[in-house]
Amino acid sequence: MTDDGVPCMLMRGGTSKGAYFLAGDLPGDPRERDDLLLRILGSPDPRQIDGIGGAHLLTSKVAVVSRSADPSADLDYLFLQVAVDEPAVSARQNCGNILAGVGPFGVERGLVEPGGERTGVRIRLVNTGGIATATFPTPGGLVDYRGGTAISGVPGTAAAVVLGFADTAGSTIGKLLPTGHETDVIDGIEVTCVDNGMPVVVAAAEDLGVTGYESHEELAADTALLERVQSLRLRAGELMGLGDVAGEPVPKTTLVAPPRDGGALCTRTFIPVRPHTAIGVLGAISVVTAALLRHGVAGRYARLPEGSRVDVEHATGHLQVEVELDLSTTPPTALRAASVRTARKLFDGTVYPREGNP
Ligand code: NQM
Repeated sequence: MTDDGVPCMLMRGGTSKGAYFLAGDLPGDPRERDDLLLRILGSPDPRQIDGIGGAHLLTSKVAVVSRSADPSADLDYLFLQVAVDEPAVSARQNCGNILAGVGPFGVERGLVEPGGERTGVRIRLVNTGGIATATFPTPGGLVDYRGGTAISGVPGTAAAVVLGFADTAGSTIGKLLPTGHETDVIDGIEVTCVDNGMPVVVAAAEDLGVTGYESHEELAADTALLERVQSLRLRAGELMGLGDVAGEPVPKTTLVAPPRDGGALCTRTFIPVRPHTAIGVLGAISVVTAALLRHGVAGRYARLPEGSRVDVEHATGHLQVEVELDLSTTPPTALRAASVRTARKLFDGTVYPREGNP
């Protein structure tokens, strides 16, 4: 591996886009690796003009993939969030959207054998622990990205990648309810801090003076709201045992309101302060977990269906997730979660990092 060029596959994973690398094609030292990734994606620069990043947190992502040494997994997947306008790379969160491309990438790179018409791959989430399974079509031993599954936020249709999760509870400090409570009061309003794969602070939109039905552009223009969101998450970060989260991508904040488009709950999410155009996969799983709690804030606004499949409304459509909790334990126990995404190989080749310091 030299700085001249690095093998890289650009993929859309769900509603995100990222650069996928074999771990062996990147420096082993995390500082060197992060320095290289900043130069590959073109950060720091709001336009990422000299790199392959898409000038938004949702399109400035990296998956580092290798064969797993863990007998319960086929692949190891390390997710890295590359900041856009700061020279920062964070390994502190998972990404369920980028996860959708990991199994196909593993087959494309020969790390896992395709298993017939469909292949199931067990993927260890290196950032936080936990195993996900991804199942996708591989007719004739080749990944087929074409199919009839539509997901909100992505034009057209593609092949379904079915994601199943186990052991997602407490991805950051090992607790489903990191503050030890179903509700806490921060800045005078009630919130629920939860972590079922993604640490999230859930608050009622109306308590922050908005309806929860605003577009992400309207939310992005509301600087007073963004300041309140930042204040909320900074305090929540301390209560959740995450320390000073000022420069960190987690916790996310999700504002909830009653559903208005046939779903179970309406959401507007901030990553961590910039409005998300949709909602993350593990983010949605965590928000639904919050809604299932007996005394959480989200449950007051949710219209939950009978079964475990829950339709989460967001700024550009819907995301369906399945979440099963055992509410008979204290605190509740997360049993399983699932979602369906699509992914697509966009480009496979060699990427050339810019020279110099990020
Ligand atoms: O929550 C954005 C996304 C995500 C993360 C973010 C994700 C997840 O939409 O699993 O997918 O929360 O920064 O890709």
